[in-house]
Amino acid sequence: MSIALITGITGQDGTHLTKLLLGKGYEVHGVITGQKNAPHLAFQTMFPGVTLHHADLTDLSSLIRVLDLVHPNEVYNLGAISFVGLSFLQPELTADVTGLGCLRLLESIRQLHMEDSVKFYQASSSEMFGKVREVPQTELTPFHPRSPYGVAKTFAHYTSVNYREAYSMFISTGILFNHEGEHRGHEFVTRKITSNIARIKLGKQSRFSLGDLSPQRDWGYAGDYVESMWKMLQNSSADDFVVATGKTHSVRNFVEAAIMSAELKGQVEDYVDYDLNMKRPSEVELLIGDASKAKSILGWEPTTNFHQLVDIMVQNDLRIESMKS
Ligand code: GDR
Repeated sequence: MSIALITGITGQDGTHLTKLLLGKGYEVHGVITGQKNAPHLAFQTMFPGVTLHHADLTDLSSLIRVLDLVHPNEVYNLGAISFVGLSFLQPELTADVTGLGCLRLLESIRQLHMEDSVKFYQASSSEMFGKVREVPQTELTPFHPRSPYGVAKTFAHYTSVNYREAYSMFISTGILFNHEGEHRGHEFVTRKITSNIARIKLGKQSRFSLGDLSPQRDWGYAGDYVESMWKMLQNSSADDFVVATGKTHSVRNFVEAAIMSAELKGQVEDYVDYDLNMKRPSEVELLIGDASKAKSILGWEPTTNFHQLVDIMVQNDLRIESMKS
């Protein structure tokens, strides 16, 4: 039986990936940080067969202990300070967890002499492209990150590539564009939109606030994207892959689609106020990925389009909000 170890297991991607790997018969282990809290307990209730271990990407010895205990065949490094907005407020912590955390994990594997037995997935990000140098972005597009998060992810990405080249380790990176769904955190713009639109539809409120409506993102469904992570580690060789839909939409388009999905009447301005506090010191204006390499080598393609994604999220939030008092 294959054994997988996932950092960031209780997050959106960890949840989707756990479901996928359990369905494939894996023994799944996860890293949780801090004391057991409500999200950890909720995760354990959802997946009682998964073993959770206390460790932290900022704590090398804890990573060595868990790797030595679990002896995984596959490690998925999904752990990160993943909210770009927060990275501007805590840049040093972001660099430590999101950047150096990847280095510590790879170094732990080396110190345990597991280089030949472990396949490693690094969650790289389209945020590394930042102020984009070409459209659409491919694996060869130069990086120009625009946030402490993007800078930290770029460090982790190049560290992964370097360890692959220097030590012949099986390390693949997935340069994932924005991916959303029913497990998305409420701090991210898509979930913020769908949960507020659901509350408006149910008469619980009439308006909500957002920052800049003009940035464009290549939004896909997280359930599709974790499949690409797994496929990368089943491929005969390690490599870097863009994972995207190839279509881009603005934040405004997302609000419009959510209004439509909830069958509300009116325009964006009928429901949305502008919140200056959400404006970022430097913004990523346009992302659109070219995933043809993932398609040709891994046979990976997205199955959920933009409007289906918005529908999944709005209908999920309508269900959740209608159960609350
Ligand atoms: P992003 O996702 O930064 O692209 O990173 P996010 O949903 O936070 O922002 C998307 C865009 O929407 C604009 N925006 C707002 N964002 C938030 N969160 N809240 C608002 O009220 C709001 N108003 C406008 C943002 O400025 C931005 O332009 C996500 C994360 O999942 C990363 O971890 C991941 O690596 C990348 O996607 C790919």
